[in-house]
Amino acid sequence: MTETATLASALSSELSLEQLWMPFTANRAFKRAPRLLASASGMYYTSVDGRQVLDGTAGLWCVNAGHCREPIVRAVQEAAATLDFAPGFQMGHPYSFALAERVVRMLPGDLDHVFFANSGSEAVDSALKIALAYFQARGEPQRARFVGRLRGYHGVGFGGISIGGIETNRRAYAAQLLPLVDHLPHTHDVGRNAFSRGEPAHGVELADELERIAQERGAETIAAVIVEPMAGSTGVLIPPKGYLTRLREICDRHGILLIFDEVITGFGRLGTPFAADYFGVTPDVMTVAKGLTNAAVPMGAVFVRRGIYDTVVNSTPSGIELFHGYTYSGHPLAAAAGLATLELYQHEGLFERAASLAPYWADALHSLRGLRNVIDIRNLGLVGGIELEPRAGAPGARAFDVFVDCFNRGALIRVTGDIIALSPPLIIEPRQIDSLIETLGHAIRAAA
Ligand code: PXG
Repeated sequence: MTETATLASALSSELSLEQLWMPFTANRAFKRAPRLLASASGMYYTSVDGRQVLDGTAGLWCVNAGHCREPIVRAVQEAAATLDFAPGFQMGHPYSFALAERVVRMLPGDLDHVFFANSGSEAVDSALKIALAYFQARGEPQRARFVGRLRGYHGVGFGGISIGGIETNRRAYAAQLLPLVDHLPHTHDVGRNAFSRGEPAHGVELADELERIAQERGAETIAAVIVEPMAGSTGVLIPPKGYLTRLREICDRHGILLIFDEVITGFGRLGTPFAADYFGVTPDVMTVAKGLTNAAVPMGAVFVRRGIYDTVVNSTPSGIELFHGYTYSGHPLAAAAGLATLELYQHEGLFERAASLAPYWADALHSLRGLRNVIDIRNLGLVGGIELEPRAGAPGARAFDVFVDCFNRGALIRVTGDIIALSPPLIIEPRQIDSLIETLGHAIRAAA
């Protein structure tokens, strides 16, 4: 064990759990039966009681290159000792410019400018503001509406929950959401698409709902449509064949910006740099976070097409062009982590690796078909979704039991409602895929 891991274990024996208000967690239940991780390396966490736990979720969809990778650790350590912080307003430093230059080389189409934030939620709110600023600059201030999608997750800022389509998140703050928002229907349809491999066959017509909203509201009032190319958090909802292409066509017809939220799909998750590459559909704006720095230091970003940056920046006679930014936009440690991460992805060919593992991954996932209570299995790139029949009167309970049982058996999975989501680091080996699926199979059988 490393010195730090020993420290974490020592701390945990006398740890008080009361003071911390945990995010998106059933605090009381967790504190009665905690699950604590002390250290991580490669494909594994080590729990505070010294057990190895195979990471089937890349943390929270973010540690794409595996844990505590040496080049990233070194880059962050060096930056911390060289430039701990530098102001980003009216000042700059080489780390953030270097990362911007490096990351835009990976982007499709003419997406070639980047605005830095510190999380996916901040990236999303920044993207919405950029969309409004763009239409202001074009002299079309009436274009102020946003269109999101049901079962979309775009983080927890007020912008993100307003355009997002998760009922519980919206209901809690319904009194103060953004006013000018419509939602497309979601594309999840177990009835027609159960056990699809890759993109499901049915549902392209659901994109036409955008045309209907444009007619109803007046297309000239809509600034942007924002969707996750593949919805992650709400349970791995894979877009039907042709759906994203059709959204792009409708946006083009009406001058509406298309925003892809690639916080989960960015940086190799589907076996391509971005979902935009996978689906061959280029958005006008893209939000990312998570895999940008391999989660070693928090960072989010918004990528925009050249014309958007030029329009906003050149429309202002002088002075500040965009009234938006964060103390930590482009933080030196995050930018250093990002540079090392992108280098590692390239050096190890991790996106290509994900693509070549995808068929093996799909076969392994679909081998669970036929287990009791499994009503759907879906896959794309190195993502898997397994949907369980809810227990009568207790939605989510069956999947949660599977989650706890998997953890006790040495595998970390993620559940949302009765859907199990899997998204391992892209360095996973076939034998580790086998072990993950075997553990999951045991846990599903046990959760009658
Ligand atoms: N957009 C998308 C598409 C996301 O998936 C965010 C924005 C917000 O990012 P931040 O960094 O502000 O959390 C996300 C976050 C899960 C899970 O279990 C998913 C996320 C976060 C936590 C858990 O599916 N996605």
